[in-house]
Amino acid sequence: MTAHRQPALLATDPELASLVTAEETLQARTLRLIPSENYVSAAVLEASGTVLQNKYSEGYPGRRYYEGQQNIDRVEALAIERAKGLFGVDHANVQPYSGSPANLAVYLAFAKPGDTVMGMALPMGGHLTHGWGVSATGSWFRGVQYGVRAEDGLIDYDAVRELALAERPKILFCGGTALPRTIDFEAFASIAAEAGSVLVADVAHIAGLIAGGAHPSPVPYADVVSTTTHKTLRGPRGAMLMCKEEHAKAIDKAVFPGLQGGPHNQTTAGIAVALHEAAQPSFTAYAHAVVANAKALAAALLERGFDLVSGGTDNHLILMDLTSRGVPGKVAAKALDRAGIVVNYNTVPFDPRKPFDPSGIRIGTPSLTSRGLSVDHMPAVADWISRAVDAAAKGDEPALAVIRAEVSDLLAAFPAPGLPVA
Ligand code: DSN
Repeated sequence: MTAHRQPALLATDPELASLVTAEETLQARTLRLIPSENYVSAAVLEASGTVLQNKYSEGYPGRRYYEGQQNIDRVEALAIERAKGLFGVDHANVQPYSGSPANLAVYLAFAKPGDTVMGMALPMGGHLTHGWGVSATGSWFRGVQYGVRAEDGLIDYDAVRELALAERPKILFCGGTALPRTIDFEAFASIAAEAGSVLVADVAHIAGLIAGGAHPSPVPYADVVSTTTHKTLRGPRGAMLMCKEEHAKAIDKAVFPGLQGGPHNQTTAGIAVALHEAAQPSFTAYAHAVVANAKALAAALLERGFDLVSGGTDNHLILMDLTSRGVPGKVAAKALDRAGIVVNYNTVPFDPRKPFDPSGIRIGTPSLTSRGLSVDHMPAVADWISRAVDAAAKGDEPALAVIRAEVSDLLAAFPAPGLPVA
Protein backbone atom coordinates (compact mmCIF):
# COMPACT_ATOMS: atom_id res chain seq x y z
CA MET A 1 0.00 0.00 0.00
CA THR A 2 1.37 3.44 -0.89
CA ALA A 3 1.74 6.00 1.89
CA HIS A 4 -0.99 8.62 2.19
CA ARG A 5 0.11 11.85 0.54
CA GLN A 6 -1.08 14.03 3.41
CA PRO A 7 -0.34 11.94 6.52
CA ALA A 8 -0.71 14.80 9.03
CA LEU A 9 -4.00 15.85 7.51
CA LEU A 10 -5.22 12.27 7.61
CA ALA A 11 -4.35 12.02 11.31
CA THR A 12 -5.96 15.35 12.24
CA ASP A 13 -8.99 15.47 10.00
CA PRO A 14 -9.74 12.20 8.21
CA GLU A 15 -13.01 13.56 6.84
CA LEU A 16 -11.26 16.39 5.02
CA ALA A 17 -8.35 14.11 4.02
CA SER A 18 -10.77 11.72 2.35
CA LEU A 19 -12.23 14.57 0.31
CA VAL A 20 -8.75 15.55 -0.90
CA THR A 21 -8.01 11.93 -1.81
CA ALA A 22 -11.32 11.69 -3.66
CA GLU A 23 -10.49 14.86 -5.60
CA GLU A 24 -7.06 13.43 -6.51
CA THR A 25 -8.77 10.35 -7.90
CA LEU A 26 -11.35 12.41 -9.78
CA GLN A 27 -8.67 14.60 -11.37
CA ALA A 28 -6.60 11.54 -12.26
CA ARG A 29 -9.41 9.54 -13.85
CA THR A 30 -11.39 12.19 -15.73
CA LEU A 31 -10.65 14.02 -18.93
CA ARG A 32 -10.58 17.61 -17.75
CA LEU A 33 -11.49 19.94 -20.61
CA ILE A 34 -12.36 23.16 -18.75
CA PRO A 35 -10.04 25.59 -20.58
CA SER A 36 -9.28 27.69 -17.51
CA GLU A 37 -8.03 24.69 -15.50
CA ASN A 38 -4.79 22.75 -15.52
CA TYR A 39 -2.57 20.44 -13.48
CA VAL A 40 0.23 22.20 -11.58
CA SER A 41 3.52 20.38 -11.16
CA ALA A 42 4.49 18.66 -7.93
CA ALA A 43 7.03 21.47 -7.40
CA VAL A 44 4.33 24.16 -7.64
CA LEU A 45 2.13 22.18 -5.26
CA GLU A 46 4.97 21.88 -2.76
CA ALA A 47 5.88 25.57 -2.95
CA SER A 48 2.23 26.54 -2.45
CA GLY A 49 1.90 24.55 0.76
CA THR A 50 4.82 25.85 2.80
CA VAL A 51 5.43 27.76 6.04
CA LEU A 52 5.63 30.91 3.95
CA GLN A 53 1.90 31.05 4.63
CA ASN A 54 2.65 31.84 8.31
CA LYS A 55 4.05 35.28 7.51
CA TYR A 56 2.43 38.70 7.14
CA SER A 57 4.21 40.98 4.65
CA GLU A 58 2.18 44.12 3.90
CA GLY A 59 4.19 46.28 1.57
CA TYR A 60 6.69 45.35 -1.10
CA PRO A 61 10.22 43.85 -0.99
CA GLY A 62 12.46 46.18 1.04
CA ARG A 63 9.47 48.32 2.13
CA ARG A 64 7.39 46.25 4.56
CA TYR A 65 5.27 47.09 7.57
CA TYR A 66 6.34 43.94 9.44
CA GLU A 67 9.79 42.64 10.38
CA GLY A 68 11.22 39.20 9.65
CA GLN A 69 11.04 39.53 5.87
CA GLN A 70 14.56 38.23 5.13
CA ASN A 71 13.27 35.27 3.12
CA ILE A 72 9.88 36.58 2.04
CA ASP A 73 11.47 39.59 0.33
CA ARG A 74 13.68 37.27 -1.67
CA VAL A 75 10.75 35.02 -2.62
CA GLU A 76 8.70 37.95 -3.88
CA ALA A 77 11.69 39.54 -5.64
CA LEU A 78 12.34 36.23 -7.40
CA ALA A 79 8.75 36.03 -8.60
CA ILE A 80 8.88 39.65 -9.81
CA GLU A 81 12.18 39.21 -11.65
CA ARG A 82 10.97 35.98 -13.28
CA ALA A 83 7.71 37.61 -14.41
CA LYS A 84 9.63 40.55 -15.87
CA GLY A 85 12.05 38.22 -17.67
CA LEU A 86 9.43 35.82 -18.99
CA PHE A 87 7.03 38.44 -20.33
CA GLY A 88 9.56 41.20 -21.09
CA VAL A 89 7.74 43.80 -18.99
CA ASP A 90 9.07 46.85 -17.12
CA HIS A 91 7.17 46.13 -13.93
CA ALA A 92 5.32 43.23 -12.31
CA ASN A 93 3.13 43.06 -9.22
CA VAL A 94 2.64 39.45 -8.09
CA GLN A 95 0.37 40.15 -5.09
CA PRO A 96 -3.22 40.17 -6.46
CA TYR A 97 -5.16 37.36 -4.80
CA SER A 98 -6.78 36.36 -8.09
CA GLY A 99 -7.99 37.72 -11.42
CA SER A 100 -10.98 39.70 -10.16
CA PRO A 101 -9.04 41.60 -7.46
CA ALA A 102 -6.28 42.20 -10.02
CA ASN A 103 -8.75 43.81 -12.40
CA LEU A 104 -10.39 45.78 -9.60
CA ALA A 105 -6.96 47.21 -8.77
CA VAL A 106 -6.74 48.46 -12.36
CA TYR A 107 -9.99 50.40 -11.87
CA LEU A 108 -8.65 51.84 -8.63
CA ALA A 109 -5.45 52.92 -10.38
CA PHE A 110 -7.02 54.61 -13.42
CA ALA A 111 -10.70 55.47 -12.85
CA LYS A 112 -13.16 56.98 -10.40
CA PRO A 113 -16.60 55.56 -9.61
CA GLY A 114 -19.04 56.57 -12.34
CA ASP A 115 -16.37 56.77 -15.05
CA THR A 116 -17.01 54.97 -18.31
CA VAL A 117 -15.11 51.73 -18.88
CA MET A 118 -15.32 49.42 -21.86
CA GLY A 119 -14.85 45.70 -22.32
CA MET A 120 -16.27 42.70 -24.10
CA ALA A 121 -19.75 41.69 -22.95
CA LEU A 122 -19.75 38.58 -20.77
CA PRO A 123 -22.16 36.60 -23.00
CA MET A 124 -19.95 37.39 -25.99
CA GLY A 125 -16.88 35.89 -24.30
CA GLY A 126 -15.70 38.69 -21.99
CA HIS A 127 -15.35 38.62 -18.21
CA LEU A 128 -17.52 39.86 -15.33
CA THR A 129 -14.82 42.32 -14.29
CA HIS A 130 -14.69 44.06 -17.67
CA GLY A 131 -17.65 46.25 -16.68
CA TRP A 132 -20.47 43.70 -16.83
CA GLY A 133 -23.61 44.82 -14.94
CA VAL A 134 -23.81 42.24 -12.15
CA SER A 135 -20.15 42.87 -11.21
CA ALA A 136 -19.07 45.76 -8.99
CA THR A 137 -17.15 46.94 -12.07
CA GLY A 138 -20.43 47.39 -13.93
CA SER A 139 -22.33 49.01 -11.05
CA TRP A 140 -19.65 51.29 -9.59
CA PHE A 141 -18.50 52.26 -13.10
CA ARG A 142 -20.45 52.86 -16.29
CA GLY A 143 -19.70 49.79 -18.37
CA VAL A 144 -20.12 49.88 -22.13
CA GLN A 145 -19.66 46.62 -23.94
CA TYR A 146 -18.60 45.35 -27.33
CA GLY A 147 -19.12 41.89 -28.78
CA VAL A 148 -18.43 39.75 -31.80
CA ARG A 149 -20.04 39.73 -35.23
CA ALA A 150 -23.10 37.48 -35.59
CA GLU A 151 -22.00 36.15 -38.96
CA ASP A 152 -18.51 34.88 -38.07
CA GLY A 153 -18.11 35.14 -34.29
CA LEU A 154 -15.08 37.44 -34.66
CA ILE A 155 -14.39 40.83 -33.07
CA ASP A 156 -15.33 43.67 -35.40
CA TYR A 157 -12.48 46.09 -34.71
CA ASP A 158 -14.21 48.91 -36.65
CA ALA A 159 -17.26 48.57 -34.40
CA VAL A 160 -15.02 48.58 -31.30
CA ARG A 161 -13.32 51.76 -32.58
CA GLU A 162 -16.67 53.45 -33.27
CA LEU A 163 -17.96 52.65 -29.77
CA ALA A 164 -14.71 53.70 -28.08
CA LEU A 165 -14.66 57.04 -29.92
CA ALA A 166 -18.30 57.66 -29.01
CA GLU A 167 -17.85 56.69 -25.34
CA ARG A 168 -14.21 57.70 -24.64
CA PRO A 169 -13.78 55.10 -21.84
CA LYS A 170 -11.15 55.69 -19.16
CA ILE A 171 -10.20 52.02 -19.44
CA LEU A 172 -10.50 49.71 -22.44
CA PHE A 173 -10.25 45.98 -21.71
CA CYS A 174 -9.36 43.39 -24.30
CA GLY A 175 -9.28 39.66 -23.65
CA GLY A 176 -11.88 37.39 -22.12
CA THR A 177 -12.93 33.91 -21.10
CA ALA A 178 -14.50 32.36 -24.20
CA LEU A 179 -12.51 33.76 -27.11
CA PRO A 180 -11.22 31.05 -29.43
CA ARG A 181 -9.36 33.42 -31.73
CA THR A 182 -6.12 35.42 -31.64
CA ILE A 183 -6.52 38.89 -30.11
CA ASP A 184 -5.14 41.73 -32.20
CA PHE A 185 -3.48 43.74 -29.43
CA GLU A 186 -2.04 46.25 -31.90
CA ALA A 187 -5.53 47.08 -33.19
CA PHE A 188 -6.79 47.54 -29.61
CA ALA A 189 -3.81 49.78 -28.81
CA SER A 190 -4.54 52.03 -31.75
CA ILE A 191 -8.22 52.28 -30.69
CA ALA A 192 -7.22 53.04 -27.07
CA ALA A 193 -4.80 55.74 -28.27
CA GLU A 194 -7.48 57.40 -30.39
CA ALA A 195 -10.05 57.23 -27.60
CA GLY A 196 -7.64 58.36 -24.87
CA SER A 197 -8.13 55.13 -22.90
CA VAL A 198 -5.79 53.06 -20.77
CA LEU A 199 -5.51 49.71 -22.57
CA VAL A 200 -5.67 46.68 -20.31
CA ALA A 201 -5.00 43.27 -21.85
CA ASP A 202 -6.55 40.59 -19.65
CA VAL A 203 -4.61 37.54 -20.79
CA ALA A 204 -5.63 35.22 -17.96
CA HIS A 205 -6.61 32.46 -20.38
CA ILE A 206 -3.66 32.73 -22.73
CA ALA A 207 -0.78 33.80 -20.46
CA GLY A 208 0.92 30.41 -20.81
CA LEU A 209 0.55 30.51 -24.58
CA ILE A 210 2.12 33.98 -24.63
CA ALA A 211 4.96 32.85 -22.37
CA GLY A 212 5.56 29.88 -24.66
CA GLY A 213 5.39 31.92 -27.86
CA ALA A 214 2.14 30.33 -29.06
CA HIS A 215 0.12 33.58 -29.00
CA PRO A 216 1.32 37.13 -29.76
CA SER A 217 2.24 39.16 -26.70
CA PRO A 218 0.31 42.28 -25.65
CA VAL A 219 3.36 43.70 -23.89
CA PRO A 220 4.47 46.09 -26.66
CA TYR A 221 0.92 47.47 -26.92
CA ALA A 222 -0.97 47.40 -23.62
CA ASP A 223 -0.54 49.85 -20.73
CA VAL A 224 -1.35 47.08 -18.29
CA VAL A 225 -1.39 43.31 -18.66
CA SER A 226 -3.55 41.46 -16.18
CA THR A 227 -3.39 37.71 -15.74
CA THR A 228 -4.25 34.91 -13.42
CA THR A 229 -1.45 32.44 -12.83
CA HIS A 230 -3.34 29.15 -12.76
CA LYS A 231 -4.69 28.63 -16.25
CA THR A 232 -2.40 27.95 -19.22
CA LEU A 233 0.46 29.40 -17.14
CA ARG A 234 0.16 26.34 -14.87
CA GLY A 235 0.84 28.05 -11.54
CA PRO A 236 -1.11 28.29 -8.28
CA ARG A 237 -4.39 30.19 -7.90
CA GLY A 238 -3.24 33.81 -8.03
CA ALA A 239 -2.71 36.74 -10.36
CA MET A 240 -0.22 39.30 -11.59
CA LEU A 241 -0.41 42.82 -12.97
CA MET A 242 2.33 43.82 -15.36
CA CYS A 243 2.80 47.29 -16.80
CA LYS A 244 4.98 49.93 -18.31
CA GLU A 245 7.24 51.74 -15.83
CA GLU A 246 5.11 54.90 -15.96
CA HIS A 247 2.18 53.00 -14.40
CA ALA A 248 4.20 51.01 -11.84
CA LYS A 249 3.48 53.28 -8.85
CA ALA A 250 -0.23 53.55 -9.59
CA ILE A 251 -0.60 49.77 -9.95
CA ASP A 252 1.39 48.97 -6.79
CA LYS A 253 -0.52 51.54 -4.76
CA ALA A 254 -3.84 50.21 -6.01
CA VAL A 255 -3.03 46.60 -5.06
CA PHE A 256 -1.61 47.58 -1.66
CA PRO A 257 -2.76 49.54 0.28
CA GLY A 258 -5.64 50.34 -2.09
CA LEU A 259 -7.35 47.01 -2.25
CA GLN A 260 -5.53 44.25 -0.41
CA GLY A 261 -3.73 43.54 2.83
CA GLY A 262 -0.93 41.03 3.24
CA PRO A 263 0.10 39.08 0.16
CA HIS A 264 -0.29 35.30 0.22
CA ASN A 265 3.40 34.46 0.36
CA GLN A 266 2.92 30.74 -0.20
CA THR A 267 1.13 31.59 -3.44
CA THR A 268 3.89 34.01 -4.43
CA ALA A 269 6.34 31.12 -4.01
CA GLY A 270 4.20 28.87 -6.19
CA ILE A 271 4.02 31.62 -8.82
CA ALA A 272 7.82 31.97 -8.75
CA VAL A 273 8.21 28.23 -9.40
CA ALA A 274 5.61 28.26 -12.19
CA LEU A 275 7.39 31.19 -13.86
CA HIS A 276 10.68 29.29 -13.63
CA GLU A 277 9.03 26.26 -15.24
CA ALA A 278 7.44 28.45 -17.92
CA ALA A 279 10.88 29.78 -18.90
CA GLN A 280 12.11 26.28 -19.84
CA PRO A 281 12.17 25.00 -23.44
CA SER A 282 9.78 22.20 -22.43
CA PHE A 283 7.13 24.85 -21.65
CA THR A 284 7.51 26.37 -25.12
CA ALA A 285 6.82 22.89 -26.49
CA TYR A 286 3.86 22.57 -24.11
CA ALA A 287 2.29 25.87 -25.22
CA HIS A 288 2.54 24.92 -28.88
CA ALA A 289 1.18 21.44 -28.15
CA VAL A 290 -1.85 22.96 -26.37
CA VAL A 291 -2.69 24.91 -29.53
CA ALA A 292 -1.98 21.98 -31.88
CA ASN A 293 -4.26 19.76 -29.77
CA ALA A 294 -7.04 22.36 -29.75
CA LYS A 295 -6.85 22.78 -33.53
CA ALA A 296 -6.89 18.99 -34.03
CA LEU A 297 -9.81 18.62 -31.62
CA ALA A 298 -11.72 21.42 -33.37
CA ALA A 299 -11.15 19.77 -36.76
CA ALA A 300 -12.35 16.41 -35.40
CA LEU A 301 -15.46 18.01 -33.89
CA LEU A 302 -16.26 19.80 -37.17
CA GLU A 303 -15.94 16.44 -38.98
CA ARG A 304 -18.54 15.09 -36.58
CA GLY A 305 -20.96 17.87 -37.50
CA PHE A 306 -20.57 20.18 -34.50
CA ASP A 307 -21.00 23.96 -34.80
CA LEU A 308 -18.05 25.84 -33.33
CA VAL A 309 -18.22 29.56 -32.63
CA SER A 310 -15.95 31.32 -35.17
CA GLY A 311 -15.59 27.98 -36.98
CA GLY A 312 -12.62 26.72 -34.96
CA THR A 313 -9.80 27.95 -32.77
CA ASP A 314 -6.40 29.66 -32.80
CA ASN A 315 -5.65 28.99 -29.14
CA HIS A 316 -6.44 26.55 -26.33
CA LEU A 317 -10.22 26.97 -26.32
CA ILE A 318 -13.22 25.80 -28.32
CA LEU A 319 -16.75 27.16 -27.89
CA MET A 320 -19.36 24.66 -29.09
CA ASP A 321 -22.91 25.69 -29.99
CA LEU A 322 -25.07 22.60 -29.46
CA THR A 323 -28.30 24.10 -30.81
CA SER A 324 -28.22 22.00 -33.98
CA ARG A 325 -27.75 18.81 -31.91
CA GLY A 326 -30.93 19.58 -29.98
CA VAL A 327 -29.20 19.35 -26.59
CA PRO A 328 -28.90 22.36 -24.25
CA GLY A 329 -25.38 23.08 -23.00
CA LYS A 330 -26.17 22.25 -19.39
CA VAL A 331 -27.72 18.87 -20.24
CA ALA A 332 -24.69 18.05 -22.39
CA ALA A 333 -22.20 19.21 -19.73
CA LYS A 334 -23.86 17.06 -17.07
CA ALA A 335 -23.96 14.01 -19.37
CA LEU A 336 -20.30 14.52 -20.26
CA ASP A 337 -19.50 14.71 -16.56
CA ARG A 338 -21.17 11.33 -16.05
CA ALA A 339 -19.03 10.08 -18.96
CA GLY A 340 -15.84 11.21 -17.19
CA ILE A 341 -15.34 14.30 -19.36
CA VAL A 342 -15.43 17.56 -17.42
CA VAL A 343 -16.50 20.72 -19.28
CA ASN A 344 -18.55 23.79 -18.46
CA TYR A 345 -21.78 24.92 -20.03
CA ASN A 346 -21.42 28.36 -21.56
CA THR A 347 -23.38 31.01 -23.39
CA VAL A 348 -22.60 31.43 -27.08
CA PRO A 349 -22.71 34.86 -28.73
CA PHE A 350 -26.35 35.99 -29.28
CA ASP A 351 -27.53 33.06 -27.19
CA PRO A 352 -31.35 32.94 -27.07
CA ARG A 353 -31.12 30.87 -23.88
CA LYS A 354 -30.31 32.06 -20.34
CA PRO A 355 -26.75 32.04 -18.82
CA PHE A 356 -27.73 29.35 -16.30
CA ASP A 357 -29.13 27.17 -19.10
CA PRO A 358 -27.29 28.24 -22.25
CA SER A 359 -26.79 26.73 -25.71
CA GLY A 360 -23.13 25.87 -25.57
CA ILE A 361 -20.26 24.18 -23.84
CA ARG A 362 -16.71 25.50 -23.53
CA ILE A 363 -13.79 23.10 -23.81
CA GLY A 364 -10.02 23.38 -24.02
CA THR A 365 -6.78 21.45 -24.13
CA PRO A 366 -4.45 22.81 -21.37
CA SER A 367 -5.03 19.92 -18.94
CA LEU A 368 -4.98 17.02 -21.36
CA THR A 369 -1.80 18.41 -22.92
CA SER A 370 -0.19 18.56 -19.46
CA ARG A 371 -0.89 14.80 -19.25
CA GLY A 372 0.92 14.23 -22.56
CA LEU A 373 -2.04 13.58 -24.86
CA SER A 374 -1.24 14.54 -28.44
CA VAL A 375 -3.02 15.36 -31.71
CA ASP A 376 -3.29 11.61 -32.35
CA HIS A 377 -5.70 11.33 -29.41
CA MET A 378 -7.99 14.18 -30.45
CA PRO A 379 -10.24 12.14 -32.82
CA ALA A 380 -10.98 9.80 -29.88
CA VAL A 381 -11.77 12.79 -27.63
CA ALA A 382 -14.09 14.25 -30.30
CA ASP A 383 -15.73 10.85 -30.65
CA TRP A 384 -16.39 10.59 -26.92
CA ILE A 385 -17.88 14.10 -26.89
CA SER A 386 -20.08 13.29 -29.88
CA ARG A 387 -21.27 9.98 -28.43
CA ALA A 388 -21.94 11.58 -25.04
CA VAL A 389 -23.95 14.44 -26.56
CA ASP A 390 -25.99 11.91 -28.55
CA ALA A 391 -26.45 9.81 -25.42
CA ALA A 392 -27.63 12.92 -23.57
CA ALA A 393 -30.23 13.54 -26.29
CA LYS A 394 -31.54 9.98 -25.90
CA GLY A 395 -31.12 9.65 -22.13
CA ASP A 396 -28.81 6.67 -22.76
CA GLU A 397 -27.02 6.25 -19.41
CA PRO A 398 -25.31 2.93 -20.28
CA ALA A 399 -23.61 4.63 -23.25
CA LEU A 400 -22.19 7.26 -20.87
CA ALA A 401 -20.85 4.52 -18.57
CA VAL A 402 -19.09 2.86 -21.53
CA ILE A 403 -17.42 6.17 -22.47
CA ARG A 404 -16.37 6.70 -18.84
CA ALA A 405 -14.57 3.35 -18.83
CA GLU A 406 -12.85 4.11 -22.16
CA VAL A 407 -11.72 7.55 -20.90
CA SER A 408 -10.35 6.08 -17.69
CA ASP A 409 -8.51 3.34 -19.64
CA LEU A 410 -6.73 5.84 -21.88
CA LEU A 411 -5.87 8.21 -19.03
CA ALA A 412 -4.27 5.43 -17.00
CA ALA A 413 -1.39 5.56 -19.52
CA PHE A 414 -1.00 9.34 -19.08
CA PRO A 415 -0.44 10.17 -15.39
CA ALA A 416 -1.24 13.74 -14.49
CA PRO A 417 1.47 16.05 -13.10
CA GLY A 418 1.27 16.49 -9.35
CA LEU A 419 -1.08 13.56 -8.79
CA PRO A 420 -0.55 10.02 -7.56
CA VAL A 421 -0.70 7.43 -10.35
CA ALA A 422 -4.36 6.45 -10.67
N1 DSN B 1 -13.52 31.54 -14.15
C1 DSN B 1 -12.62 31.80 -15.23
C2 DSN B 1 -12.89 30.94 -16.41
O1 DSN B 1 -13.31 29.81 -16.22
O2 DSN B 1 -12.66 31.35 -17.54
C3 DSN B 1 -12.61 33.24 -15.60
O3 DSN B 1 -12.42 34.01 -14.51
